[in-house]
Amino acid sequence: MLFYIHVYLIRLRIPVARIGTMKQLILHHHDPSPFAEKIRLVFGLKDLEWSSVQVPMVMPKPDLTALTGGYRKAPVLQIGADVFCDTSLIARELEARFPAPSLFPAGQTGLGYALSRWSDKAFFEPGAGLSMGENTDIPQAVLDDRSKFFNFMDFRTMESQMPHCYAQFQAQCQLLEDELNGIETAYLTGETPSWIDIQAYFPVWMANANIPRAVELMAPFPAIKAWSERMEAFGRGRRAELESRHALAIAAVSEPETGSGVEENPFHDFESGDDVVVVPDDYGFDPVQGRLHTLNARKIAVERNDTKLGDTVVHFPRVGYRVDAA
Ligand SMILES: N[C@@H](CCC(=O)N[C@@H](CS)C(=O)NCC(=O)O)C(=O)O
Repeated sequence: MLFYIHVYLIRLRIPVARIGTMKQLILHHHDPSPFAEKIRLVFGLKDLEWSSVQVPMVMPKPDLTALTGGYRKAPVLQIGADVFCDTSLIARELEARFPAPSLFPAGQTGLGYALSRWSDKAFFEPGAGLSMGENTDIPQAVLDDRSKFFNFMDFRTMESQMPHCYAQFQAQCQLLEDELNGIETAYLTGETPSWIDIQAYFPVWMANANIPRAVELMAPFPAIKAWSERMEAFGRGRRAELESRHALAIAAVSEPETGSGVEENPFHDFESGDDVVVVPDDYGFDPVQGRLHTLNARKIAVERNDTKLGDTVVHFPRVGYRVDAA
């Protein structure tokens, strides 16, 4: 195996010294991605050092899917040969590895993770509709890719849906504005920012970055404006750029960490090592096949073996992901 890794590194012309520490945090993302902004905010909140690999905004994404086994969404966090998919699992992993300062200064971890079904859907989706429907300069390749990917939008009737998207986005902003007006602290759960703030903020960030009429859209919400300025102030951690081939080389020379196994449960009959397929249950149904490594109510992980990358483990949250026998 080691022989092949060396051949691979030589083929990529990567001196081993440039590979850096195998435990570095590598975020595969693209800068305009609002979901990736959640994780960049976590890096800021925890003041972490991280490496940024830019992935294409549309398929194909050969380096990313080689690493994940098929999952194509942004962002993905790589630590050595472990690959973490989906922002809620990435947040959980970063919180476990770097507990201070906490993403949950007031506790409320269950509420915090539960909220992703609010902001990733009810708040994000009308914002994504406005980003897609109100920008006239989106490249055709992005429109074609997203019209297949975002199954919650009908790209053929986009124009007529804009009033509803504005109404829904503002209705969600109103909930947040009311919440901010009802508290006396700088952030939603206290004087320091939390995952709950990040969940609530990322659609606002998306609106400001991508929706042409953002100023008018956000005008009725002064409390959100003041809180957004505080959210911007803690930065995005310490970032360095990395080429994706270097990230793949790091996976190739790393061993995945061992997981926690398959928990017995009367509602499934999976065992460790079963050949399974993992797929998101909302949109972007790209399957990842592998041998089951971890399964419990928080997490799913599968082991994969790739001729170039060797052994990797790809991790998903349990919420929102299906596991089926392959
Ligand atoms: N549930 C996922 C959703 C991620 C997601 O939908 N990301 C968008 C980018 S903001 C995406 O992947 N878009 C298509 C792409 O970038 O290829 C998560 O929390 O990470």
